[in-house]
Amino acid sequence: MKYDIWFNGKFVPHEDAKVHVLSHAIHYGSSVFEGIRAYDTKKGVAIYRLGEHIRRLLDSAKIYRMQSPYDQEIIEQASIEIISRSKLKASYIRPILFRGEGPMGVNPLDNPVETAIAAFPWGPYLGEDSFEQGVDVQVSSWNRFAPNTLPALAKAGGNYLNASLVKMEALLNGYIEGIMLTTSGYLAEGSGENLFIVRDGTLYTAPTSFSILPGITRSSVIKLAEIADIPVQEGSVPREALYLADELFFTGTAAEITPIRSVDKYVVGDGKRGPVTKKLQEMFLDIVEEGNDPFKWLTYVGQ
Ligand code: PPE
Repeated sequence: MKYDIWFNGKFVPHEDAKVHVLSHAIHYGSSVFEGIRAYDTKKGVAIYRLGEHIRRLLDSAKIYRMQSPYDQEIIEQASIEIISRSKLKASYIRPILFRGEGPMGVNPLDNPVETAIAAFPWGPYLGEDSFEQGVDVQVSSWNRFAPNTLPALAKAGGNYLNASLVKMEALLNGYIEGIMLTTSGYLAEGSGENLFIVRDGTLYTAPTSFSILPGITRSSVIKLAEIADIPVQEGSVPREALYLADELFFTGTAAEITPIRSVDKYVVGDGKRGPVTKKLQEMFLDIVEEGNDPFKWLTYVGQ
């Protein structure tokens, strides 16, 4: 099933949402994007933390001196409409701003900024059963990019060249995902997820100053942990702490909260989803499945 795409202000059929091969973004990676989930809650179809995602999109654009043709309100409205028109239920929304066709060369300032928003179904990111069974991962031989190289607060297309090296290496080695260390050797994140360690009931995760993406699911988990009286520490975590963790999990829009059951063939805890991970998953599901929404994270689409 192919769904209409919102492209530069209009809905167009999937096959008509095309770009020119000389678009700046194709040659130089000059795009910024978001990934957002819509959930089929018991109270209706709703988009999860839409405002925060579009804000991050516009922050990413600002970092790259990219003038968005549309403001927050219009992009939010179009994201809602894309779900209401398509009648999609649980799905994934992908807004993107990119530099289009114009002068060739690194300077993007004279290339037009194009905007698209697509939506489609997207199931579990790291495999069926991953939420219960957990996944097997490796520490990547690739580092996360260093501060003041690529700005990590921007979710930019070009950043994902680093991510895809990590992902390909992991898959070819028989793992589902790779964990990156910073250039100083501390834990950073996965190719498309943030990372949490649980040890003695405390959560540990990298700070956003470590060139990780400031994940919206990461911030949800930190909030839920606070409510559940689970302490959270952001800081430098050495690689070997992965091997001594009681529990480990990834967070992300696509990955949601996915337990990790082994890293570099070290079994995490007793090799099963642990109680802290399970508790946080349940709190998350209470929002996105039951529609119990104390933080006003859901935007109902009204289909
Ligand atoms: N780190 C990275 C590098 C990342 O790409 C994501 C999202 C996260 C952390 C988690 O951020 P958040 O979604 O705000 O909780 N990765 C998106 C893209 C995945 C893809 O393969 O494409 C996503 O989860 O939508």
